[in-house]
Parts: sequence; C-alpha cells; structure tokens
Amino acid sequence: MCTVAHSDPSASSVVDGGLSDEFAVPSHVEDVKKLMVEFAERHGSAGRRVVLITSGGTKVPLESRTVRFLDNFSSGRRGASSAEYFLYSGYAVIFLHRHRSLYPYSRLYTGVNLLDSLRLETDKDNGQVLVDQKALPNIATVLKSYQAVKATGLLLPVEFNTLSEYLHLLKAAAQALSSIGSKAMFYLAAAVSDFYIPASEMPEHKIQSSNGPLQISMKMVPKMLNPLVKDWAPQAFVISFKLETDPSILLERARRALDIYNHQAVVANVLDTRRGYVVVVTKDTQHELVLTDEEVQNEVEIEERIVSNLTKAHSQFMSQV
Ligand code: PAZ
Repeated sequence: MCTVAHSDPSASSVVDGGLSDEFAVPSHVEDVKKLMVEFAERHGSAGRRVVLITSGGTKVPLESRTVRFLDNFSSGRRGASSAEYFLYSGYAVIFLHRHRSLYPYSRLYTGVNLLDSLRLETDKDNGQVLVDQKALPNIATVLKSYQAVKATGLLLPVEFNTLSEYLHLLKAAAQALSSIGSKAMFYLAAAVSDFYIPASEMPEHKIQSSNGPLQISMKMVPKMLNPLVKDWAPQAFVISFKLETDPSILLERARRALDIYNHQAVVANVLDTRRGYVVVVTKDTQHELVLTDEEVQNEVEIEERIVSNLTKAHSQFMSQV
C-alpha cells in the first residue's frame, strides 16, 4: 500500500476533506481517472451531458486481515435502474458502483438461476445453448438496449470494493468531470458508511471472542460533498440522497444538507417506502414523487420519475449559468 504523496497537489488535504490523511490512494485510481477524463471530454465535446452515478453500499472492515466487516442494506437497485433512465434520456453515464451490486440491464434478472433459463439444442456438448424467454422476460428487448449502449460507448462502469476506493474514485471522477462544467451531473445514490476504523487502529488478526464483548470506536468518514461542490466540480449540477428510517426528520435533514453543502437538490427517502415515494428537495421547492398501487402493479419504477424530474431541473440549471 502507498500513502498520498504530499507533493501531489491534487491530493492536498486542503481540498480533499481530510481524505489524503487517512485513506491510502489505491494504485489503479490514476488509470481510471484517465478513462473518466477521456469519457467526459469525448461526450462533452459531442454536446452530451454526463452523469456520474454512485451506487451500492460500502463495507467497513474491523480487522486488516478482514474476517468481519460492517455492511449496509443497499442493493444498488436505485443506481442501476437510474443509469438506464439517464441513458434513455440521452446522458452518458459513469456508473461508480460497488462490486457485485446491481448492474444496469442485468439487474432485471438477478433473481433468476441462469441454468434454469437455458437449454441445450441437442445432446452434444458443443451444440447450441438456447434461452427460455419465459424464464427471462423481455430478454430480447433488454439485450438490444444493453448492446446498443455498449456499442455507442455511453456507459463507463467503474467498480469499487473498499471505502477508500470509493472515496478516491469519487474525487477522481469529480475532477474528471470538471472540464465539462454545468453539463456534468452528480447523482450520489450510494449508501456510504459515515464511520470507519482507521488502518492504524485496526487489529491485524481476527478479533478473538475469547477476549469477551467487543467495543469498537469509529471515526467519521470525511464528507466528500463539501470539496466536490466547492473545489472539484464547482459548476456541476449536484444531487445527493438522504435516507432516514424516521419519516418525521427526513425533510429537516434534507434541508440541512442543502444549507451545509450548498448543492442543487437532495432526493429524500425513507427505508421502508423508498421504492414508491421520494421527495426531491431544493432550496426553494419540494416535489413529492409517488407511485400509485396500480403503477407498482404495472412495474413502473420511481427512478423513471426521479430522473425525469432531475433532467428537467438540470436543463434549467444549465440555461441559467
Ligand atoms: O440501493 P438501493 O436501491 O437498495 O437503495 C437506495 C438508497 C436508499 C441507498 C438511496 O436512495 C439513498 O438514499 N442513498 C443515500 C443513503 C444515505 O447515505 O443517506
């Protein structure tokens, strides 16, 4: 592992919310950043808007040779389905997602056992393998959309495994997108841990239960929104997400985030109702997006509404700068 070189101005702790002091820079970040810079410039110069979506949860290890970790509930469904709706709306998408969380298009088949949906045309081992389209509903349409997106290079998937990777890749993405100014949108739907154990305070080996009950002390993860909005991509359209379990504090927390970070909108949601109800909160407005029972039955997805609301707000934002 290497630590952040203080001679690298882009890694200076003045603009990274303390990131460089606590989290080592993963070795592949510079290479991924080059891909993101090229992606942003290619699509920006073609007049296209680019959205960075963060998606999935984060794992926080308790031991450096990790046996145990603290995880969270996020499946990555919101990020993956939103990516599809942004692509339909003409955006190019950088999809910064946790390894093995839901992925655009394939997310529709995560509950399916692949082997139950295939059959052999003949008994021969090298014969054709056929797909049972009943086991994979709409597979032809979905496959066409997926292949079209791949062929046009509109989707750049970037994976993270650790919290440190997530933080450094988000910073790299923000710096990469700064070149396209207000055409960039940040859609920060990942559920990122607020707490972590610094490497220097983590036991190396598996914590022994024979030592009795465990007490852990965790530090606060640096808030990335602050340097993102102020320093890394100050012209971009930035949306954060706020999840609560107590509905009575949701809107106050969303408004507080807008006051502190001064970004454009918060998508506020409650754990149990998040698939059918969200509120898009801006400094001056508050839009409730709700699915009716009938819409839920017809498999309408709330992400379609969220993306439609935010792409319109993004157009307005761009016309004002
Ligand atoms: O990933 P998912 O579809 O299961 O859940 C989406 C979500 C609840 C993680 C997202 O809407 C969200 O609120 N993200 C921010 C969470 C937070 O840190 O407050």
